[in-house]
Amino acid sequence: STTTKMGGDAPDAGMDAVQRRLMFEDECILVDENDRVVGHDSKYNCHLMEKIESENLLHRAFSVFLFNSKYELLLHQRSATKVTFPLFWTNTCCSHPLYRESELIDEKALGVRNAAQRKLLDELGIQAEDVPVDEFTPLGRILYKAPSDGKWGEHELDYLLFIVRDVNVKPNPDEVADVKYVNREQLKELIRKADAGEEGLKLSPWFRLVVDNFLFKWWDHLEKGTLLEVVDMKTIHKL
Ligand code: DMA
Ligand code: MN
Repeated sequence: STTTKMGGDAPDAGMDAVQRRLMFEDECILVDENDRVVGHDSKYNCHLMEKIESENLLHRAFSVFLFNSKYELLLHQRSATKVTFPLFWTNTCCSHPLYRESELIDEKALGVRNAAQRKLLDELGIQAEDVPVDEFTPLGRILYKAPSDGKWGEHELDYLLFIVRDVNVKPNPDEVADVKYVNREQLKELIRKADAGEEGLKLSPWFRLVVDNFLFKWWDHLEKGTLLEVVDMKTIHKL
């Protein structure tokens, strides 16, 4: 990718051209703390910490956790060109439902599931027919704020989605630097290394929140076939 030099202290100074385009093309859904839609704004504005603070912008997001049939979880490392959290390791796919009819459908979080299917193709080259929207299980919602580099950051109401499918993965280098499947022990080792600052390994803040609060319990239920017992789409966990 090329970079667009804006010069000076513009928030976009040095921003990758592909990521810059998405910052203005993607129109995020603004919600209140109860996840009711209150408007929309560019991905650019929604991720500028100054705007987040001054206008209290909160937007809707999703995090996909895709497991293969051996119940290994697919992780990815964000590309070096991502504006927020470049080169951090995180769950399978993270993005935003957009302010468009197909992704605003609240019924059973269908809008978010449509967005998840769209981004699994964009970021990981996973074909839509390999991740049917009805196969996603929405497990819960978290609300969190996380500055990235001072200028940029997140303030999201994030839907957590599980899916079990064996898929072919063709990472998009604009989005993804690396991918790997991990079992529970391998993930624990990764967390230990990140905590110890080994190998420059960093985990995204939202992934870390899910790991610390829910992931291992949900993973056990997934494998036992009792995942539906832990679904809670009523609570919004403020983390
Ligand atoms: C945003 O992820 C969503 C979460 C849960 C942090 P992202 O920065 O990867 O979004 P996008 O892929 O749209 O740039
Ligand atoms: Mn976001």
